[in-house]
Amino acid sequence: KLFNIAIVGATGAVGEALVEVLEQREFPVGKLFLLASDRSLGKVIYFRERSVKVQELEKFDFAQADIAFFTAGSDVSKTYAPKATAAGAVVIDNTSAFRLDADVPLVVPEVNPEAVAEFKHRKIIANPNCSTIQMLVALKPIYDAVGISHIDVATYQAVSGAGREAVEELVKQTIHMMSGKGREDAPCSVLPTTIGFNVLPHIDVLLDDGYSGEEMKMVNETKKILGDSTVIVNPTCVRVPVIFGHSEAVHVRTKAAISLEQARELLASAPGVSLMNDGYPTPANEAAGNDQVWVGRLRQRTGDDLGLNLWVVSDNVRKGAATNSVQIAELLISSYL
Ligand code: A2P
Ligand code: 11C
Repeated sequence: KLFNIAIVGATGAVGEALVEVLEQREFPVGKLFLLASDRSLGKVIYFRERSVKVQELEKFDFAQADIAFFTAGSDVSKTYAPKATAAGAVVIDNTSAFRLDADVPLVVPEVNPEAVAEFKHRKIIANPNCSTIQMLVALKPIYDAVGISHIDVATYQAVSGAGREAVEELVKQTIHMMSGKGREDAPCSVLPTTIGFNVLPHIDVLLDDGYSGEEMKMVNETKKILGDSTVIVNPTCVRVPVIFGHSEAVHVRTKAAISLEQARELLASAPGVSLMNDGYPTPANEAAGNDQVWVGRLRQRTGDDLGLNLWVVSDNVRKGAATNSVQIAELLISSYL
């Protein structure tokens, strides 16, 4: 059976990856509808060696689609996802628009695949934030084996997380400064301040309590996905001048003791995880362009055996967004459509 697929935000960083991942995973695509704003009219994107014209979202009739992937920002999802479901499509939403709604499942296929069933309420399934996805793929086997009470995490996030224009901004700033021009007049309009040769502890909005929106996504989404409101997540999220691949220094406190040997065994056989015992993964060398969650620098906590330290790296536009969404679609069609 083939499924007609719409991608809302097809010209963006994640949209482009969605087209690629659908092709690579041989998803049973019937018709493919690529949707974006009127700025993209006339653009053409290749799928299975055929050119597909980008259409305007506003004029699209979602009755033509069985599944609609949304990745054009949460405002677009809030306006158009209900129209898509009313027309009969199931929405897989990559934005934060519905993630915390009680009647919308928030799914990482390696962690809580059973939650997909809850799509029946609103015909929407939410894809978590990229930083949450890779952290939970790595922690799930440890959580199941010995329990986790606390997760302290510092992230090192690529600019592609902020979209195609942020990638262009990093490239332009780097060229500008490498040409001997000053950083004070480097072009800067997408990220909060100059990212070239810099790091910014600011992703999404800064809230009144001092946390950022990105940090609170990690806190709230982790509790919902694990179905555990007691787990304490304590994040600091940082943007670094990397193009693809988020990295995370994750420090967990477990409920029962776990040895390094036991942790290695669990991670070596965990779905979606590539464990490196020699050397360590980096975003550009290991993660960019593939679907694995890479784990390295596995260490026991200093001072006690109630915890572990891990270095977790993954391609944020693939496993952090496009691939995770397509895996959700695979679960959906195998059991429900
Ligand atoms: P467009 O390229 O026409 O602006 P990114 O996350 O890389 O910034 O990409 C955002 C994606 O969302 C792009 O495909 C963009 O299309 C699309 N998009 C943004 N705003 C709208 C809108 N109002 N209607 C339709 N598509 C939108
Ligand atoms: C970033 N994690 O790296 C963000 C991008 O809620 O889906 C994804 C935002 C989201 O900037």
